Amino acid sequence: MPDMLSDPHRPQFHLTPPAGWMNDPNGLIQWQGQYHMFYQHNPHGAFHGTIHWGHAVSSDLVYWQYLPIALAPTPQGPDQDGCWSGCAVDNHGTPTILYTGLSPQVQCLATSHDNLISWEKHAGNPVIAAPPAELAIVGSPPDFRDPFVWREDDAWYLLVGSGIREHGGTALLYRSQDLLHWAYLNPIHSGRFSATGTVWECPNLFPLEQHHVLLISEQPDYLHTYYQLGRYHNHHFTPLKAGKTDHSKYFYAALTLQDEKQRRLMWGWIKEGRSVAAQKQAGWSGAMSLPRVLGIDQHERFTMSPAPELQVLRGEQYTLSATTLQADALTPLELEGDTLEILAELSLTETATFELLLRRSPDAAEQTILRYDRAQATLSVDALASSLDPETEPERASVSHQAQGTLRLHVFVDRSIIEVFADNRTCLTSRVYPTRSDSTGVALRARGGKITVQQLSIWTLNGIW
Ligand code: DQQ
Repeated sequence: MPDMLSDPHRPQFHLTPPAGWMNDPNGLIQWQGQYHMFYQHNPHGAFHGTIHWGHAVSSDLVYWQYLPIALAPTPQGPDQDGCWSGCAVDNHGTPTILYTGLSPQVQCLATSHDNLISWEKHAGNPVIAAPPAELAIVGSPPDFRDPFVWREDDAWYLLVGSGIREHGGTALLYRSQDLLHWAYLNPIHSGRFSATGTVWECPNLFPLEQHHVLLISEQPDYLHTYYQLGRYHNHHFTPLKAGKTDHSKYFYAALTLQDEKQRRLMWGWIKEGRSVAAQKQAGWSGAMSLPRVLGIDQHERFTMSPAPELQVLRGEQYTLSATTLQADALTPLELEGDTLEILAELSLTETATFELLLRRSPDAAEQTILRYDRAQATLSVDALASSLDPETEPERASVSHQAQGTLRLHVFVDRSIIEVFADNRTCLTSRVYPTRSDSTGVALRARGGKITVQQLSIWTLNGIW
């Protein structure tokens, strides 16, 4: 068994599996004040196989406790090849999970009678045995998965991710009175984000301020969860605008929850950026993103901000007030580490490029550079020199980000995870695996001109275990 406690890449304040594999968040629900996070889990190894539902609980969104595995495949059952993604709802006091069993992909139900600890599968599973016959569904067996359920007026509604030949991905809408008998209504919406998009996975539909949001994750790219802001009317969704919840290739299959504070919270699965062999050797794979609070700003833009509860993790702090960085001069910060939070506000009066160097060794043999290029209006994470280990995926991810006047960067470094929020509307998550124990430095630099840092705070963050 690998020694996961001494693994220098294992995140300290992002939820990771106790051992084995983690992918999508599932069944997010707040129950009697406690946040329950289920997740796609292989307890037998750090690879996607024999998928179970892992389970963790938190009273504050920050500190998590593992609970026993909630769902495991039943031999000869409709989920014998895996318990895939789904949701949890409160059915008049009975916690109820709807999830996809396979193969083929069918929708199943389970209930708990001991406060979400153990789950009893419905004897009549599956509750939806096949996609509607009248649609030309892609896939063989058909792609038909990831039920998402909500209460509307006097009925239950359910979306299942799928794809229609020639149309791209879709989310199919059903209605039920009892969560067991489902009547198909129509595709709520369909289309493609990438030119080759065929299937929508993990649909979520929810009201957000004066809009509705449809979140989907698109196959076959398997790279991004997209949001669509729009109107939900007469059981159809009409998008007004759309974008990516995260611009990296590491954040996928996002799922949301409305909590008792009436906030809409979102988590995504953070994939690994190292080889399959390295993941297996480490004994664990995958993490959950930080909880993001969703909103819409005064320009009707979709916003995501880290849940304020995370501030309890702050330890030592160092603050820099109004500093002008001269062109090409390096300003190392006095605080460094591999678990950090950095909040910086930059003045964008000149067209210079700002760089925040992270996980940097003293000789710069290893470093990851977060960059904002004012002239190109691009935000990027350059991880080309992040690690001397050839088994990692060095890459430079870049996204257009229009900032006016000031730019607010909120950065979380958690060993191998770097999660970046720019103006709380452009997110970029990266994976980096520095090999050196002294790759903990943080520095600032301006390129091609001066940059004024109006304010910068950096904290060391404590672990959650
Ligand atoms: N992961 C699950 C599926 C889902 C996909 C399988 C998205 O239910 O469509 O582990 O990552």
